[in-house]
Amino acid sequence: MSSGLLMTRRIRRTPYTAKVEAAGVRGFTVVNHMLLPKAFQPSLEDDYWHLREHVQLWDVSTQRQVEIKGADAAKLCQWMTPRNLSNAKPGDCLYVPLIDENAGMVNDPVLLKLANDHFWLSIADSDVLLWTKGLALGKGFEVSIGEPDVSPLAVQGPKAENLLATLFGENIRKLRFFKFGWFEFEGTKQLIARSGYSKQGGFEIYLNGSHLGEKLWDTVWDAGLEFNIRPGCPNLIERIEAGLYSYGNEFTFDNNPLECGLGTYCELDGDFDFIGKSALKKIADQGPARQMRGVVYGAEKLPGVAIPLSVLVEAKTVGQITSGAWSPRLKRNIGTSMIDAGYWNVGQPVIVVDAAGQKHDGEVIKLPVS
Ligand code: THG
Repeated sequence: MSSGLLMTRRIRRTPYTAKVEAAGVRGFTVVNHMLLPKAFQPSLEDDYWHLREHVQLWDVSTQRQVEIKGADAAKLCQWMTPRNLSNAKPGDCLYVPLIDENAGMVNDPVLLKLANDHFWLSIADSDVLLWTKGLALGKGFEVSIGEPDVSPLAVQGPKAENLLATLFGENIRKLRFFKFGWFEFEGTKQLIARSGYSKQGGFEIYLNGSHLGEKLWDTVWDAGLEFNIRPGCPNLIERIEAGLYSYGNEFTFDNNPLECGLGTYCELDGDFDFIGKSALKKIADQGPARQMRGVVYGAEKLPGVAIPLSVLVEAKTVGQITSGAWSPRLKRNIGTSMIDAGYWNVGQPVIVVDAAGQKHDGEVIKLPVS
């Protein structure tokens, strides 16, 4: 099986792709029809340890923004999610499940409230732009919807704050988790949030203006040298241990937010309406049929999970590992799986069948791993 991608215009490059290539990227995946680096030198485990100790620069332009502006923008956003948005203020980021009429997951973006009538949905891998336009047209909402020229560059790891303070000043330290502010870069105002797809701390610079991409990459890179900066990308091991899920891998339209562990972001008894509300209430009344869990399995490093691995209890299939990696801290493979009711308790012994048909002892664990 060839791992090379046929690069065409449909697979969009980012403002940082040339820099990422020069930095020695070892391959890409495609998210939102756009390149996402998948690895640098020398190994996933080495990148994992580096991310936990230093600072990395990630091209996460694939986190595209769906911009919703206009008189009905707040109404439309609330219509799309079971999370109560009524207390959100400009400067807030909120992690929001988006669901369809059956309460199936459409996406799990970060919502940014720029103003009372202006929002960005920073999306995972599904075509939210089309969904949003369809809903707005169907409802006759007064909004304009588009994809702005915004390309997030993530600076992740424990040294990210000290690094960004050298570039953007001490005010960067005052940003709290999941808040954003505006900072000067090359005579422009740029949005920077304390957020990112790791639990090692860090920021995301939502660069507005592709023409500034290479300049921004170089500027952060040069200032990062004294902090031992490296090019990186969302790290599979770290994100599984952190319980950060990936739309299309851990869940799809076939899953509802309650089984995805996103129940804390769903308000079912609020005095606001959202698409899928009655379906979600019904599921809540019955109780979810399965739940997202971690699974540790095997005592030796197994290959990456290209095809889901069956999770068995005795001879019964109770789940499917959809993402898995060797955890150098736990010294076991660790994966995520939906696990059927009756089997999802922490400590439940399971058998995991690998791609070669070999069976490995495992057990259900809680994520995140501390
Ligand atoms: N950053 C931005 N956009 C994104 C992602 C990101 N879009 C796609 C994808 N990642 C969306 N998925 C997640 C999943 C988890 C989190 C963010 C995006 C996350 N959650 C916090 C946590 O688990 O601690 C909780 C946030 C909250 O309390 O509201 O960070 O990474 N821009």
